[in-house]
Amino acid sequence: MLHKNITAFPENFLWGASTSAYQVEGASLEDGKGPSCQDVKEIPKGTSDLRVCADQYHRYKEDIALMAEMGFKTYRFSVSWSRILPDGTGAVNPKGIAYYNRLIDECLKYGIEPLVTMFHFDMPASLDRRGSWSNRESVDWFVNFAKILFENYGDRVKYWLTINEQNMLTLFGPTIGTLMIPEGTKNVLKETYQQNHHMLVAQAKAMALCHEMLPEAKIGPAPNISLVYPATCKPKDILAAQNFNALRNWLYLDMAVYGRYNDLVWAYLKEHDALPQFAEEDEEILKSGHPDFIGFNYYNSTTCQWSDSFEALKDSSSPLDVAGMFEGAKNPYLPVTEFNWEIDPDGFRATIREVYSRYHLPMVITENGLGAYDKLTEDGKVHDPYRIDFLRRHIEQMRLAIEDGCDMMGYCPWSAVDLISTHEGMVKRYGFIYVDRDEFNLKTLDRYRKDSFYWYKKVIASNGKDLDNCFT
Ligand code: BGP
Repeated sequence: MLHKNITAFPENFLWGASTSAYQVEGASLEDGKGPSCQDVKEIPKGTSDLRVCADQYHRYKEDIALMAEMGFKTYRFSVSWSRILPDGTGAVNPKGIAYYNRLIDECLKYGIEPLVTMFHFDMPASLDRRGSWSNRESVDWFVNFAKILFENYGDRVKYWLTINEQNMLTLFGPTIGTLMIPEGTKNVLKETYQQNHHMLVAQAKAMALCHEMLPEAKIGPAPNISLVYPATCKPKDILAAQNFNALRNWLYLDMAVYGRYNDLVWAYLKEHDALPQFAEEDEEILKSGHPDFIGFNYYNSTTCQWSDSFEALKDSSSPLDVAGMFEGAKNPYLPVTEFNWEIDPDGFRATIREVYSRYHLPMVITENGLGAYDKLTEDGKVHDPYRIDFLRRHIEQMRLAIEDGCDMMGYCPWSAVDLISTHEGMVKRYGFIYVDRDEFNLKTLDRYRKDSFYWYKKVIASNGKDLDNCFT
């Protein structure tokens, strides 16, 4: 749809950016914090460990001041479960509670709304030893953690996100360093979707608890949603795209919003003897947790084609290939980043439109961004026109999606400040704020404003009207 008149972004639109605890904080075992699965996992070869990261634990004041200088209305960060509860359950760590009190208060000092993710890829290591999400008790562990967060921060935090990218955890868990499959498991698919089921139940309970304890607060899920395209207009490719969309996207949102399993996913799990086991109360619990909004991460679209037999991909370990469902395909129309991620701003608009037409809830973009090898110049500058271009084109499409009738409440690109990438280390930078360290050399850890910092400041000041790159 073409629009002649483009209206402004809504008033009170939440402009900001995101980070996650295990990637930005550092202080990984300081002040009583217990290890998380990220602290004990095997670090991908050639990349930094997660002991210091961007050292936000010690430098949060400087970081928040820089965010305030950019004009942030919100900052999306996650709480480290094992900083609050070193063993995941049991004794609370008062220094952990105090840290997030300081962080939240620092945000509020500048009028920045905290948007708090409760779980971002960092299961306490001691809970992993107790079976992680495979253990039915994980539902209670998570709800207990949620209750502690609501009790301690609910007087100031109005926006909550439950589980970051539960769909990526389920589809790519081992790559991210999470989702432990107990040794000796025979049907890995069944075990994976049982874990997924426990997360869905835990999420529903946490949402219901939030509404009960904090009637003024708003809570939503934060999956990674990207529309799956068929590789061609062959009808069989359309079926494949529907399969992948169901498995990648709609399973998570259908459950969060409507409290029921997506039919295609259910049929797929049944076919593979992988249906999750329901506890007696699950059906009711799943129906009881209504999100107030949908948060989702978008980096790129996905393309797939028909998969012809159960056998063809027997040896494939890629989650982009699911025999009898779909096979991943390359989209010839899209350029890629330095890290080979496809760039698709139109797909962003298409995804927003699709999510809105299915669920009709306000949406906040919880991640979107470009990872690149940024360079600090001798005079302390970082010229990142590629990032400005990427973000500008995505914001333009988001604005068009609003014009199309979609209800957008905020935009939080990844990431506020440079941090450690999930599996590509420190060299893959996403931030508006440059952090002076290398992969293995911690250097000064000083902060520098990138060109995109000044550009985003201008975008926010104009409430998204002025998207021009002032550096060209
Ligand atoms: C998302 C995660 C983030 C972040 C981002 C970028 O999936 O929620 O934690 O890492 O992707 O990915 P990467 O670091 O692999 O480039």
